[in-house]
Parts: sequence; C-alpha cells; structure tokens
Amino acid sequence: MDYRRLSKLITLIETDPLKGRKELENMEKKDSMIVGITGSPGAGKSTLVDRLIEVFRTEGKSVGVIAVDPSSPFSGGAFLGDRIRMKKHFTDDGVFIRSMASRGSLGGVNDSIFDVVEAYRAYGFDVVLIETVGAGQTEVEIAYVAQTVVLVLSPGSGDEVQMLKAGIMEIADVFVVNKSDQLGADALVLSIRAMLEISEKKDWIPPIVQTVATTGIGVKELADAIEKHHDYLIKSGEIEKRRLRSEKKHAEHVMMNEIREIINRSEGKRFEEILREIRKSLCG
Ligand SMILES: Nc1nc2c(ncn2[C@@H]2O[C@H](COP(=O)(O)OP(=O)(O)O)[C@@H](O)[C@H]2O)c(=O)[nH]1
Ligand SMILES: [Mg+2]
Repeated sequence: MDYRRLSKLITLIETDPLKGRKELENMEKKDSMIVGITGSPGAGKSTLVDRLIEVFRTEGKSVGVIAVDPSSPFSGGAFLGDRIRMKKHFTDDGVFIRSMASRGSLGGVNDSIFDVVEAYRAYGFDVVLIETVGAGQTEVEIAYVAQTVVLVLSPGSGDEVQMLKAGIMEIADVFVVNKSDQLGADALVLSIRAMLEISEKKDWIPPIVQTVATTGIGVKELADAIEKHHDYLIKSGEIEKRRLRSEKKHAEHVMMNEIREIINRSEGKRFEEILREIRKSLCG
C-alpha cells in the first residue's frame, strides 16, 4: 500500500477540502468496517486501539486509525505520547495511523473527518478505527461517522452520569469497562447494566465488555463484539440506514466547506454579492 500517497491525500483534504473532494470523487472505495472509539481522556482508548490493531492484524485485516485530538493546541503532548506508543505498528504494512485536530464547528470531530474516512476507504482498509476524545455533547457526532460506536469507560471516573446527560450512552453499540484491574469495575458494569435496563429496548442490546488494555485482557472479546455488531448491522439491514444517515451528514460537511471557502475569498465584497456567489456556486 502506498501510504505516502494516502498521507498526501489526507493533507490535501485538510488544507484544501475542495481539491481533496475532487480527488476522492474519482476513486473507488471499499466497504470498510468503520468503528468509533470514544470516551473521556484517560479512559484508555489509545491503549485499547493499540491492542485492537494487534487482534485485527492477527486476523489478517488491514487497519487504518484516525486519532482525533482535543481542540486545545496545547494538548499535543498526549498525542505525541500516543504516537510513540503506536509507533511499533508504523512499520507494519497493514497499519496506517494518522492524527487530526478536532477543530471545526462540529466540535468532537473535525469537519473533514468524513472525507478522511473516504480516503481510508479508497485505500482499501478492512477496518477503520476512529479515536475521538471528549465526553461532551458534540461527541454524539461520531455516531454519524462510524457504523459501530464503542464507548470506553473506566472505574472511578464518574463519567457515566455526565455521559448519560450528554446522550452518549444512547449512541453506544458496545460498552467497554476498561481498567478492569482497578477497584470499582464491577460496580461500573452494574450501573451500565441498570442504565440499559431502563433505556428503550432495541433489537441490538449493547454488550458490556471488560478489558485491561495495558495487558490485553478482554481485547479479543472486544474485537469479537465489534464484529458481531457489524454482522448485526448487515443482517438487519440497519447498515443501510446508517450509511444514509452518514451520507446526509457528509453532504452537509462538504457543502459547509464549500460555502466557507467562498466566504473566505470574499474580502471586500458586500453582503449581497457574497450571497450571490454562494448561490451561484450552489447551482453549479
Ligand atoms: N491500570 C490500568 N491502566 C490503564 C489501562 N488502560 C490504559 N491504562 C493507562 O491509562 C492511561 C491513559 O491511557 P490512554 O490509552 O492514553 O487513554 P486515552 O486518553 O483514553 O487514549 C495510560 O497511562 C495507560 O497506561 C488498564 O486497563 N488498566
Ligand atoms: Mg488517546
């Protein structure tokens, strides 16, 4: 796989979204399994992703990882740490890892995330893992990008209550209680289960997987749960609904980028003229 070209394409998407889009339009895309890994900072997402890569590689699957950073420009430290930890995979031909800033109006995920996912699909990855940071309202955006959302929780963080409020619990397809080597993990499992009991019943009941990412305990089970959910999506036809939902959001992002571009170019122009240009572009 030509990772340099993929890397260049992603840079193009991030720096010149319109050109990036043009390039993507002429490329064939694979039906990759797209998985979002979300949860609070420190829950163990990166460590888990690292382990998941190993499991998927063992199964012969190629894995593309997108790590979305917190928007604060001063949070580069954690990211560098992640990179070092993930470094051992860089030489593996079936693995590609790239991080992106979480800037953009939509908060939790970058505006160009949809196109970046397309770039990964164009390069034919079997699995695309997207790590997003945060536990705020904007985190629910990941549900539009990913087909399967994995919510990583850890004991003692008190995250559950806040996430419940932010609606993140509802978008989780798989729950992970990571740091199950620590006190309070069983209690956390019980509280998630209690929460699931009272929530609206769906065909898919989100499993709760206990892991210790640092040692790898439970990670195979997590990979299995993710694949099981993917099978469920296909068998139930739900995958098509998710695709449509995602494409709608994707179109929104692309058009917003286009409009923003026109506005950025409209230095010195009057309001009416800017609107005319936007409308002209929309008709084109
Ligand atoms: N005890 C314990 N520590 C863990 C476990 N998973 C991750 N950690 C540690 O928790 C810290 C945060 O992990 P990281 O993967 O960077 O979390 P992220 O911010 O969610 O990506 C690191 O110091 C990890 O070594 C676990 O299962 N048990
Ligand atoms: Mg991380």
